[in-house]
Amino acid sequence: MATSKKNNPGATDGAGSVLSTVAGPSVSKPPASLGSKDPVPERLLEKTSAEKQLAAAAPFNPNKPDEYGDASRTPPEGDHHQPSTPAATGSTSTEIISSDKVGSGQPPAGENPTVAPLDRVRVDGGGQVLTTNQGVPVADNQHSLKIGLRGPTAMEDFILREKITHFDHERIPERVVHARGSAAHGYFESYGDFSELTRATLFSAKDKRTPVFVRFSTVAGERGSTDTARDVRGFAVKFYTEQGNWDLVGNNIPVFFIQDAMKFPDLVHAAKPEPHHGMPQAATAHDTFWDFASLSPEIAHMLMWAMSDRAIPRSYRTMQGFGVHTFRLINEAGESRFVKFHWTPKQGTHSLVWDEAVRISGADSDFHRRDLWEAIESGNFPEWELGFQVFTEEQAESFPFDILDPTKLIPEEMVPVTPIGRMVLDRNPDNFFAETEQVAFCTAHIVPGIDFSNDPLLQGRNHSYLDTQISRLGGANFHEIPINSPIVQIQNNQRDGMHRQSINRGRVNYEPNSLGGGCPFQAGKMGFTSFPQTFASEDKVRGNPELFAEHYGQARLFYQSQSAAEQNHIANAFRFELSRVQTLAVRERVLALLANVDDGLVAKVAEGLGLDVPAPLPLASKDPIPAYEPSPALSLLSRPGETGIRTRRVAILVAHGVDGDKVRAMYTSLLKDGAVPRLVGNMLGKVKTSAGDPLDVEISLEAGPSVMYDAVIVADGDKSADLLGRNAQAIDFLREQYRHCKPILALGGGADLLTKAMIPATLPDGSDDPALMIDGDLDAFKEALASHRSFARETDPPMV
Ligand code: HDE
Repeated sequence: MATSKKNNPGATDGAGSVLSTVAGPSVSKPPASLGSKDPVPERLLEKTSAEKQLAAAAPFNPNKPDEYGDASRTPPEGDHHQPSTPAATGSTSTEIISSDKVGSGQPPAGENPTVAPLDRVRVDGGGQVLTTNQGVPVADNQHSLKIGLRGPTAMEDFILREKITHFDHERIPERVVHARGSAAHGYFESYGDFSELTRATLFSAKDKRTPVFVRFSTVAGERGSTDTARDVRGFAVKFYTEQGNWDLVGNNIPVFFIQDAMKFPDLVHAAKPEPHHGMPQAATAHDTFWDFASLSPEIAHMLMWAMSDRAIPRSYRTMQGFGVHTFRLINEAGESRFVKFHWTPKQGTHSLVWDEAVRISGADSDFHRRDLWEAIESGNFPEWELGFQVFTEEQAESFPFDILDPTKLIPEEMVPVTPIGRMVLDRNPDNFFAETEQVAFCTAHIVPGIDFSNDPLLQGRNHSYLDTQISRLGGANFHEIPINSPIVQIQNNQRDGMHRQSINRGRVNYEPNSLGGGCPFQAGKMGFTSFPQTFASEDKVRGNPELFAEHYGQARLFYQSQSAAEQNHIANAFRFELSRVQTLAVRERVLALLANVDDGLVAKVAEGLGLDVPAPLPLASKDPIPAYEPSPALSLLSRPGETGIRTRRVAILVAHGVDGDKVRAMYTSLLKDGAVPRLVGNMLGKVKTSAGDPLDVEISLEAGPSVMYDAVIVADGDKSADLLGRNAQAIDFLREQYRHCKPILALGGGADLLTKAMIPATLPDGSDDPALMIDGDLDAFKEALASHRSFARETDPPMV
């Protein structure tokens, strides 16, 4: 409707062209109103006028001179201006139109609602009708659409086709390494204000909490592979900090196989199933791995760890975690210190024994996943302490190794670990795929106050993790998947790409700009700035520093710092792995590598393989192998933990005739102390106690074999012991508990069962076995349970 100037004093000739999408008038003052009653064109006028005003607020880019020379070292905050109305930066004048789909018509000025808490995407179907993905209610979810009851099926059946098509595409590529994993939510809590060390604000105040999502994993196995394979474990923590996401993508072993990212594809190809026949799954016990390893002696230190009990943890909850590389901490004054990150479990460090790990793979290949899930579900929240090993450039220079070499650690006796905070995992994910599978960790996700070192492995990782998500998660917008988005704003001019979720408002997708008031503007000094490390003039080269050539000193340090039992386990692991290698030259080459580590170790492994000890591999370094003081902190036994018998699983073997009152009393007492007792019987159902009352068996010997428990009690009762003794599964159960060095309490007739199982009453050296309690009391049993295993029982080969 045309309106006259007389009726509408604000309206001006040419108003129409102010509103055009091409060109505009050269008048400086646009009309104040169109005199229209229609809010949309009025909003367009408001928007156009305000946008022009905003653009005029930036007559030039005042920061330009600061982008060059010395000034560019301290970037200023971006020049930015507040629009007079949110309309100025909107995309469209019609944004004020509301509907159930587009929203309230209020512009979300300065907000990115895609980063709100996960509540916004948690879906529950309770009381709801089943629909298609387009929200159309589905009348019949049982049958496809057919021509007559006996078919054929009609192509028209869009409901069937949508359902099947979605199903066909449910899988995404698995992670190329670390495919098998489990995760949980929780929080990190700082012990104090560490701003002296770092400007990362998650460490800035006592009791300050930061949400985390943590994924544990094996490395080599595929997504469905067994949890208890001999392997390194991933320990990846995503901190959702108020400065953005920080990912500490670590392992349960503090060193790595190789020294340069260039070698990673070779390492992984060699460790994965051999390419011609696809075997073996989740195992390094094959030729290609040991061929690569024996030709890459920088691997020696890592092999000691990977063949040790560290590589078969009892639980994800009983592993240490390490950042592996040296990182930097930067404080507000810009001062840098080096740091190594350590996670120490409050549950203690505990492992399986190899024979047990192999059997668990058959009994429950989800053993670690189940353990983590059940512990959290039952309120036994696992907890780790984060420690920093902080050291200066000068200290680094004095070490006999290069702190950029990821095959070296810094013994705790050399630089102590300072406790910084604790991490508690207190919530299981709602959905495995949406959270655990889609979480994307990246070493390059760091926050102000933390920075990289020049470790060449870390530098390569910084590229790899972002890159791999693009094929794994289907494009460049994986940061918008809810589990990956930070808890703070994401505001930038990145746009488009597969599966884009954000609907960015406005026409400005570049910077500098005046049409968006200069927003979003660069943060200047509150933002992330890299530590300005000085470099002496250097050649562009491929190569390694001299100190990287020393490969054996710390392998020896690790081996010689282990307890006798742990040393035996290492030797046996080498023997097992190399027994599975077919090529003699490879076996011999590994022995030659071990000859540089420890005489006793190589002799034992060689004997197990029926080979002579060969001459040691030539050293790559000109210097002799350095000597280190033993480091007791490297033994798993040095960290028994603080949680005693909590979450330890105890089998109570029962059968008809068992003393029900005693069983109930023990069960209750164990439960009260946080242990997990289970009544295990020949079959499910009820057993009749000696008093005639019924007792419910919780799991059968068949469904819950010995390896699923940390200890066993044979309940009191002559008849029950006799009945159990007629089941070879019960005998095997006890023999395995014994062989795996677990506490055994045999009550009443239970002693006969031990005799039947040919379990020796004393240790191999004739002394008392403190973990074998015949008619002992429950308190002594609990004590043995808390101290985990009695390795003094072990013989090679096992006697039981
Ligand atoms: Fe990884 N690593 N890695 N890695 N890594 C991956 O990233 C890579 C290395 C680690 O739970 C991949 O998202 C290169 C050291 C963990 O999702 C990939 C190099 C350490 C996880 C990748 C290394 C790790 C990964 C596969 C040598 C211990 C699982 C999928 C230069 C400090 C994270 C993915 C999770 C995953 C590359 C070496 C730990 C391909 C190139 C050293 C815990 O990007």
